[in-house]
Amino acid sequence: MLQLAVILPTYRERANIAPMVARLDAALQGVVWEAIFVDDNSPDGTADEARRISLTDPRVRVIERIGRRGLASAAIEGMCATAAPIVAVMDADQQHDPELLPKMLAAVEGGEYDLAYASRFAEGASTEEWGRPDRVKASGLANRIANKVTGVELSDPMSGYFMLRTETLRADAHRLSGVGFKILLDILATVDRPLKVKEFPLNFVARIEGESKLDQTVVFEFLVGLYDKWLGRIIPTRFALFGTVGAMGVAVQLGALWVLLKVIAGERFVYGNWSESATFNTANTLAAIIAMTFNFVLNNELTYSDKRLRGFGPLLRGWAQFGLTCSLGLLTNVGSAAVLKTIGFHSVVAVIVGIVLGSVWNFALSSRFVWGKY
Ligand SMILES: Nc1nc2c(ncn2[C@@H]2O[C@H](COP(=O)(O)OP(=O)(O)O)[C@@H](O)[C@H]2O)c(=O)[nH]1
Ligand SMILES: [Mg+2]
Repeated sequence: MLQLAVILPTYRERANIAPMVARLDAALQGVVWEAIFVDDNSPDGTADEARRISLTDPRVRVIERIGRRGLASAAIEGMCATAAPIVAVMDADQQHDPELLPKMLAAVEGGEYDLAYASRFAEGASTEEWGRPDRVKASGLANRIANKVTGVELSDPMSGYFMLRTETLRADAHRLSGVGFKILLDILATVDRPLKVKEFPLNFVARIEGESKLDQTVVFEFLVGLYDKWLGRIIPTRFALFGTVGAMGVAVQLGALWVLLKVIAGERFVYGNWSESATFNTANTLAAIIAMTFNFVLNNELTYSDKRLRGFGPLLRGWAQFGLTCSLGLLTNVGSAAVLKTIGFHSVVAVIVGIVLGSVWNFALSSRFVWGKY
């Protein structure tokens, strides 16, 4: 009977697939296992390579996701795609030693522990062969913050190598955020009942083939993960990100408006008491355009980092499209503010209501027309 599924999220790991399967086979002698590669349509043909192996070794399965990116969501989908009672997640790049799998399996299968994981920072673990003291430092800091925020006390809650009973995962899968890379932390912080955790020291080695995908995004994704932990259940993540950027845009618009009014109205300027509505509307329109440009740049870098527009041409086109699709939002934004001001609302209230109404339009339209697959 099937005992264990090993989930291996991949992005551009073609050269690591065959060696990884061979190492799993060697490490898991005597265990009935399957391996599920969850590939995000890697351009190097990682999924093809895994399918090639699967033809002669049906223990190897492939999930290919189109138009999607993300380590955590890949891990979750992989874990939900098996009938095996116990499931493990590990990197496919051979930085995680498969020799630990049988020991983890013994700990979880016996029922003594709910979850086993490999720690890069436990007693007896090592990151020396990784050769990345910068990442070791960053991980250490992230771990300390994660401990404080979630109350999860492990030496390495950011580890990507763990094993648990599949039913534990399935019970809470719908509540996991699936954002970023910190899937273990997500699971530990999400389950209601505390899990009994067994820690295994890991010798985290350098990559043999390919390159790291998390180097650039690791800090940002961590922050998104924390944000998501706090607010993710109330506001969907992409919209939360868009909203966060939008909130910064609010500050930018108010700041720009303040500067513009000071320039235009000069001596007569008193914040919150703009007597001439023509001056106010002109300045507010300009301020909204400045905020829109700011939002475009940040959304492109952060909110839609998985669909980021690159190069001068696409960026300019994207900005124009963003401006175009947001022009409705901009009209809503400035128009509603003007109306509210006319009927006697305080200027700041008028501006903020305008911004909120405008943002909803902007999200609805831009996620489809600027970064979507229109
Ligand atoms: N499916 C999927 N896998 C990913 C993604 N990003 C990284 N991975 C895989 O996650 C594992 C860890 O990523 P890696 O870049 O090695 O991170 P690092 O070891 O922390 O530098 C590797 O197997 C990657 O191929 C992604 O967006 N989607
Ligand atoms: Mg790696």
